[in-house]
Amino acid sequence: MTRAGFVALIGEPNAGKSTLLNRMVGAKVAIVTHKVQTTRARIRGIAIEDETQIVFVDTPGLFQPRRRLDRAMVAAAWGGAADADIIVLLVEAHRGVTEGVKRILDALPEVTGGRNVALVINKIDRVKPEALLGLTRDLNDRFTFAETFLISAEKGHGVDKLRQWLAGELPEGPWLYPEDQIADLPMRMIAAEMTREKLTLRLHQELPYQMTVETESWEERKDGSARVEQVIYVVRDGHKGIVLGHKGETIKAVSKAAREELSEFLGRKVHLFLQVKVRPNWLEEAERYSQMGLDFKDGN
Ligand SMILES: Nc1nc2c(ncn2[C@@H]2O[C@H](COP(=O)(O)OP(=O)(O)O)[C@@H](O)[C@H]2O)c(=O)[nH]1
Ligand SMILES: [Mg+2]
Repeated sequence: MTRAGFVALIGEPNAGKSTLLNRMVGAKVAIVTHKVQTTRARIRGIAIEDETQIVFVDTPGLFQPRRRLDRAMVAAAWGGAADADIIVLLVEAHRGVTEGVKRILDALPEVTGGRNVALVINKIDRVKPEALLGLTRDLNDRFTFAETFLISAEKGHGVDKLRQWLAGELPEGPWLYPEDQIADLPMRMIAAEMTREKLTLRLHQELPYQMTVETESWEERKDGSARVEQVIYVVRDGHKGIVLGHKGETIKAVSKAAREELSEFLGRKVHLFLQVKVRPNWLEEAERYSQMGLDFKDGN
């Protein structure tokens, strides 16, 4: 008898949701940076535990939204939780019960509707073991979690136990994806995310939040390589200059790093072409949101 279902990973920005997703899947399907709000859309990564197919849904962080993009991201995160069989709330061990965590706990009962919520205290490598007991107790006093796990998504501690438990909780039924599929995200989008990760790692302050990357064309060539064209949208001329860098050095480095990663992911040669476009209003354009896999509503 097989089992299958969805597990939503929710938590504050930077809690380690994407790191955990990649660790569970065993491949990098979601981009990870040290900056908050890296993940914008819902990304599904698929893991197999014995007879169970676990579809992990990585979500944007839950935080107090200010802009339209923020609101669309937070809506996608709660939407991911509402659709899942099990919800996993990640809390950072060294930060504990922050105002953000309290806000999430307050909002949780409304979306769970009786479904199991597991508490995952992540980044245990950053604290002394003694600190974990108090935090576990405090959080369990605030919400009735089905189970608590102490893990380090980065180092891999505690992750196998979590996966086994999740597998046992999912409903019986046929698998939802072919057994060799590891992500449910179009390749064009994965490729755009890879470039956005490289940009985010090199750019400072607000700029990463004011840019987006789209794959415009993808051509399979006869020699087995792929020719990929992407556009980086920024809001100001000044940003374009920063993205290009002195004598084009920044964009060259980004392009090289993204091309190498994409090529390794695909297992074949990639020709990547990046173009920067100034689009002062992209944050208000419906098309940009659908490219990111987000809903664009009047409300957000
Ligand atoms: N020390 C430590 N850092 C972690 C761990 N898990 C994730 N991180 C780091 O936390 C940052 C945010 O991770 P990310 O997965 O992007 O968080 P997300 O915003 O919740 O998706 C990155 O710099 C990760 O390398 C962990 O278990 N231990
Ligand atoms: Mg993330």
